[in-house]
Amino acid sequence: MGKQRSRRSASAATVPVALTIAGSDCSAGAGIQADLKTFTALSVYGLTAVTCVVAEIPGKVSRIEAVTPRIVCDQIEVLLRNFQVGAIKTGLLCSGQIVSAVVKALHGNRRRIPLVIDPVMIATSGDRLLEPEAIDAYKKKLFPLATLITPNLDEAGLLLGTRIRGRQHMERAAKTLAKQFGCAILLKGGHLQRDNAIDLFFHNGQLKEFSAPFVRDVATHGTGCTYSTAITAGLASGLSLERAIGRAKKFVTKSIARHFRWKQASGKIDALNHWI
Ligand code: PXL
Repeated sequence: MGKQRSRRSASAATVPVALTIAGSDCSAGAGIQADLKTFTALSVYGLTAVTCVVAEIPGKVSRIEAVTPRIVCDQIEVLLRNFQVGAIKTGLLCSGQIVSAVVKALHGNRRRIPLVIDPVMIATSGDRLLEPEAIDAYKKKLFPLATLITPNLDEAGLLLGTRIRGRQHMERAAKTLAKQFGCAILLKGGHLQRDNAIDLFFHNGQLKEFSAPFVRDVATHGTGCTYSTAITAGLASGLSLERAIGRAKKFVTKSIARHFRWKQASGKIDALNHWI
């Protein structure tokens, strides 16, 4: 018994810890629910700071309510004071005020703890998730603190004020964003809908491609959350950025391929399978 207890506490002392700052998706395919499932699947202890609550099912957002910026800031500060956080990610931040609260709470971090920013703006369903004014706060205040930003093509297009079509254009966009914000960029090309889901990683002047077969006919609600969280789990576990992305790409591809599906009179509901 005594032996067992000491083994248990030794593992608690060494388990990697990571923090997600994100919204709640009541259908649990995206947001902090997807993040916690991903952290657990990758043997990381996940902490959460909730930014907003979304009433939704995959494909249809009914309502979003933000929590107060003050409680966002307090959640982050109390966690950073009391846990040895190995990596942080941000997901849906909802408003410019919440972006500012996150920046305030991370003040003093200055890239000491790796920070992955998934700039969630629009749901896969097309529903707008982020107030347009918040984009400016991201650019001016939060991106300069990032280790890695993981936009999809729509988000990169909104950030650059252009539509990104094709591989050449993706390369240019990744390089421009990396230069603009002084950090690594993972530009996710899944939305190009080719045979392969190709992502471009631009870091320290080098471009690398991550590719996996495109899984068709699955509603992919939550893939962006799962991907960026799997990268964050890798960083908290001591992997390099490149190895963390390579492992995360495999994890998210498997979670789509092995999805759950519920069929009912009103249609089907798909959900990623994080049990891998
Ligand atoms: O997948 C984007 C996303 C992120 N975070 C929350 C969401 C969604 C999509 O609906 O609800 C909380």
